[in-house]
Amino acid sequence: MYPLTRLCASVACALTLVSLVPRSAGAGDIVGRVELVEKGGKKATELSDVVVYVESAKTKGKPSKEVLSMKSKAFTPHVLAVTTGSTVEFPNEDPILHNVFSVSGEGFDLGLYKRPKSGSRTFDKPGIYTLYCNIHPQMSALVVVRDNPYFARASRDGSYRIDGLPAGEYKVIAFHERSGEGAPVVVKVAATGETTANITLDAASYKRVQHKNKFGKEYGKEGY
Ligand SMILES: [Cu+2]
Repeated sequence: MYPLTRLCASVACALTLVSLVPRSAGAGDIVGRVELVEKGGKKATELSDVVVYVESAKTKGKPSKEVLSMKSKAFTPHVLAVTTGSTVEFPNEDPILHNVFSVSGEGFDLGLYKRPKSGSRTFDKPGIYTLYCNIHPQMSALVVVRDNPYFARASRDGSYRIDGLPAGEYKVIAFHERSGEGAPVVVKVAATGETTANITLDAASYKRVQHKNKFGKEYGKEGY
């Protein structure tokens, strides 16, 4: 029995070593919870549109291909976080015309199209892009573009985790459309294990303002 036990022990040991290698190379995780305080001090109960990201990380993110569809006169998902250089497809799944546009940064305009047509945009610069439809004033979406790969969307309850950061000091920032970016929380990530960063966002002074169409004018009342 002894040799077998020894064998098992050494296999377990080897497995442990294998799983520990990336950690001991210096990667830690940031975990935490985001709170969004609304008017009157009420706390939001649905936080999945919060994006949490890390500043001052040198690692470049790998561009990806994402889909943000237009269906039933809504953008789905409402919030998308991508790395710089990523391309987002905007298929129109409705039998009516939509017109995706943004006036954030240098702005863009995909023009009018309906099912089964699609349009796309490559986001080459980091930033927060607000997207609208030029036909339907109620349609909006946000694309958060980050240079490094360390970002996450929060769960409904506000919890989040960002894995695999090289050891070092980072600013952790949370963003929600009703609060904007919150104050950065500075954390020291060790070469292994988790560091906690809880963040409170203040949306108490948020006021919904109807945006203009792509021509900078009020939306018409034609009833599209
Ligand atoms: Cu539309």
